[in-house]
Amino acid sequence: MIVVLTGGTGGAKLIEGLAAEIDPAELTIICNTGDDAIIHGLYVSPDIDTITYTLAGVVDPDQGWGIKGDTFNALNQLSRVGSDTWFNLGDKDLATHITRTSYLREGLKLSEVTERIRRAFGVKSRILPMSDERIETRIGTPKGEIPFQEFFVKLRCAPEVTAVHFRGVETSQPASGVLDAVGQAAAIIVGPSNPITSIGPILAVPGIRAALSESLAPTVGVSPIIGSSAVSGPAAKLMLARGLEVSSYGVAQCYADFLDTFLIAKEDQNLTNRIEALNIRTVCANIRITTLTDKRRLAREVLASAQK
Ligand code: FO1
Repeated sequence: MIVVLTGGTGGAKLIEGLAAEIDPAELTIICNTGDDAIIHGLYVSPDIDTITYTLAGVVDPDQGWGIKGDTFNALNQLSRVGSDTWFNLGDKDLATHITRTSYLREGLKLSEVTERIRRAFGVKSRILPMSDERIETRIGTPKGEIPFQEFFVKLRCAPEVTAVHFRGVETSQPASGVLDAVGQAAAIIVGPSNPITSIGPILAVPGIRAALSESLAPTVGVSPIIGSSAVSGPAAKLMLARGLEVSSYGVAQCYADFLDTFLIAKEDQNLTNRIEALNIRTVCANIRITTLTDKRRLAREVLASAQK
């Protein structure tokens, strides 16, 4: 079993490549849920859905989230009756959130709901939320603290970031299956996801970081940064807010206690000595991934690194 820690869009690209290279049933994916939000009374779990839709082959390829070819009739009508519609929920996507919300109201855990939904989509890989409890990523700005989706989608990452914290994480527990998956993994992969708001919340759930450090399985990460910019999203801004150097070295520092090997961009070869000084073997690779061929090539490099 190969375990992958991931956020949404960045990690999904590598996971698509992995699922094409090995039997997808061999993959257990541990997803960030700090981005989850209640929208129109519905429980939306963007990273879990992005991974589910990607593995089901239905993700919108241009956005990297949502369902391809989706329509927005319900959203337009919500706007017409006076709802705030800054968060774009397609008609088909809404079916997922309605189903998840109903199951949660019936008393199912988020991990049980996620299992049912991924099976309904025909996804063979296991998808686990990091925790069954509600953990909310909150972004501190000069005007006060806001939920992650408000920062990311409504305000398009424009506000200055003064702090990032994960409300509820201190008293949370890993979802059922998470620690067993890490303990039994043949290899652990940390996706090219934002280290602060995608992988950060997973590592902050009490017990997960310790399980990763204790695991004897090879642990391989892929950097989400090339030079001093994120491949996508607000990682650079959030790393600065945490006082981290915006580079693959800064990301490596976040994982130094458990990572064995780190794949960084060929352009960043000059960082190799500094990263290796953290006791992390460094492999320079082409980590820009757009086409399925790129995703499969990177997946093969990651899998090969896990065998050395
Ligand atoms: N991202 C956007 O930039 N704008 C949106 O309106 C938006 C809606 C949305 C709806 C469902 C979903 O699963 C994801 C959605 N995303 C949207 C992406 C989401 O904000 C990000 O993937 C993450 O939370 C960051 O990992």
